[in-house]
Amino acid sequence: MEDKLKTRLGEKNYQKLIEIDNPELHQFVAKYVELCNPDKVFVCTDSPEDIQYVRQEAIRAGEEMKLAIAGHTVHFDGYYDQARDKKNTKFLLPPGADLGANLNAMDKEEGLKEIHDILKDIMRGHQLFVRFFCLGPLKSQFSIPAVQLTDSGYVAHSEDLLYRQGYEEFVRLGRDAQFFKFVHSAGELDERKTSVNIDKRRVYIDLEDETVYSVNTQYGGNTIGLKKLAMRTAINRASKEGWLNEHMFIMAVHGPSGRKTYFTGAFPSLCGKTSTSMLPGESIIGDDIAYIRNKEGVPRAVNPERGVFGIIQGVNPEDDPLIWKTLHSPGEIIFSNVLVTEEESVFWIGKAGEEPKWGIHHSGEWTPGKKDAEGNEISLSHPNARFTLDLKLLENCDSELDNPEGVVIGGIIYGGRDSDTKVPVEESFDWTHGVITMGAALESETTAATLGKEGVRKINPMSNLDFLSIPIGKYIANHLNFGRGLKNPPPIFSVNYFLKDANGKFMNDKTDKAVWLKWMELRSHHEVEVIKTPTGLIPKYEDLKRLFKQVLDKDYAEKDYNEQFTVRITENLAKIERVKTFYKTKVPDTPQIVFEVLEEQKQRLILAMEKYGDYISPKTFLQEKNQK
Ligand code: SPV
Ligand code: MN
Repeated sequence: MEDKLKTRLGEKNYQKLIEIDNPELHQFVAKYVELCNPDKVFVCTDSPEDIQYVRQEAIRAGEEMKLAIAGHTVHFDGYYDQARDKKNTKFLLPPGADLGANLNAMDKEEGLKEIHDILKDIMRGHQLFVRFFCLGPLKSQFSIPAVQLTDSGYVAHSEDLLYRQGYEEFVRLGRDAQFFKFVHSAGELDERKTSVNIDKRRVYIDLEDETVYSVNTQYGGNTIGLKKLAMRTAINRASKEGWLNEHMFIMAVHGPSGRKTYFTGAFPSLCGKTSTSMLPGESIIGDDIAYIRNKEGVPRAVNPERGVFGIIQGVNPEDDPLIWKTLHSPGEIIFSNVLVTEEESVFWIGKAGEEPKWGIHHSGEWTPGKKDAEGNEISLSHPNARFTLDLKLLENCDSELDNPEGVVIGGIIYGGRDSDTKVPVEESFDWTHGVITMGAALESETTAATLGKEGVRKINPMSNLDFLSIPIGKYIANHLNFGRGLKNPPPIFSVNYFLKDANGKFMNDKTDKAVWLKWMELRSHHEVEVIKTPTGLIPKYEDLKRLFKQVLDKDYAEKDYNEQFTVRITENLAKIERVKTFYKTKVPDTPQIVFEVLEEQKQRLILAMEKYGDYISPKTFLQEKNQK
């Protein structure tokens, strides 16, 4: 094997590889170099020259183009390769293994054969990049080393912005490294350098080997191994080791007298997760993924990433001033699937200013009204168009990002796109109630982040359903158990930025979330009182009024409060039925307590309805409390 590898890699790259004393790694690289048959192999040691080489190669190969602002580049994915491909993302399971009907799986042997057939000679004419990363801070108990093989300079470059470089970590760990492995090929490319064989797009996950294969695709969610592919392998590992891998941001909410309280938050994509984590005045550790461990009874979190692959649609100077500023300043940023104008600047749906009448984007040359092969009008940018950057480019990057001990979690937030049921912000009665009625019962109306129809209400436990690699019931049970091991479980909250009135108008401004966060921060320290309703604990008007003035300099009308925090009994009852039906019919290993807690909530709602009717103003519950 050694000689072969030396011949394929060349002396210099071979030396870089064997500097890492790990035969399993060498074999892995050798196997896929042999199978995929690239013209050239580049082993990246993370030296400034090597990093620069990857950046240049992405441009040389035409996968990225330079833009007017220094450091900015743009990348296009194919027109039909704009989001995660759920249908073709599958777990490869050995005989006897079962993840339940909700998870997409197939026979391991069959899947391995199929993917290895596709990989055969797939990198002919391409260069293979071998890159090492560390998921989580260096030298941390939380962290997982990972190796990525890819023939896409765009993927190798993106990972450089999104993950901590890990070559030195691999050298340090040597044979002790228990690493994840990712093999990616964009496959055959057309003249626009986008994947041609979309019909053979596959993302196959081998949990036993902690290896993920991704082929004939470029979209980051399918290809950036360390992001959503590592989520699958890590959730499985976490379940065995007793920690949690969540689809959550990590941010510090800045409270009174300089206090920082860290929150993690789970939201399905396009539901305000990134913009919440980047709110001005607060600071960010991560916008997407959290590794959470119980450290001596205290929940602590790290971000396995160090960058952001964020949705750009709707980013504007009023709502997202910090991102806006960064996106308009020099610095290393990869834009994807936005519109590139004549001036080599970029435009996206919902950007401030006049819309360009011409540009180049994921469908090629674009002018307003352009239609695709199916006759659908093509929007100016793709709704799932994104920007990729290192968190340190952001002014509000939190000082604890690289703390190997992680940060203490002061509160957990679940949010969804919900037009008619849940109040804007609410605290659960306790850990179990929060895990079940807010996390496990999380529903959201679908968005452009995955292929398929938009606007359909779907249940998405902890917003992690797409990435679960263990049966759902087991995952919920892990959460319940995790709370039992904590000395003082943090409060759990739900938020809903998307509530609409009877006329279909949003009831809150986008900026209102800043207030909900400050309120949750105070609740985390028991510094404001609450009103108890059948579904949870909601804010008092006076507190919100004060916070709206403080945070947004806004006069918050009591009428608005009453409408927004009205408990909608019928809708809540309907939600409980949907959630129950889902767990009853689709999740055979649901812990019994899930049904009990949902039933208790139902009974509280019915009781309230009998007393006060279908729509109950928060004042009613406040009076009820005062009478007791
Ligand atoms: C998401 O869709 O949840 C994302 C983007 O964070 S992706 O990388 O596609 O998963
Ligand atoms: Mn995500």
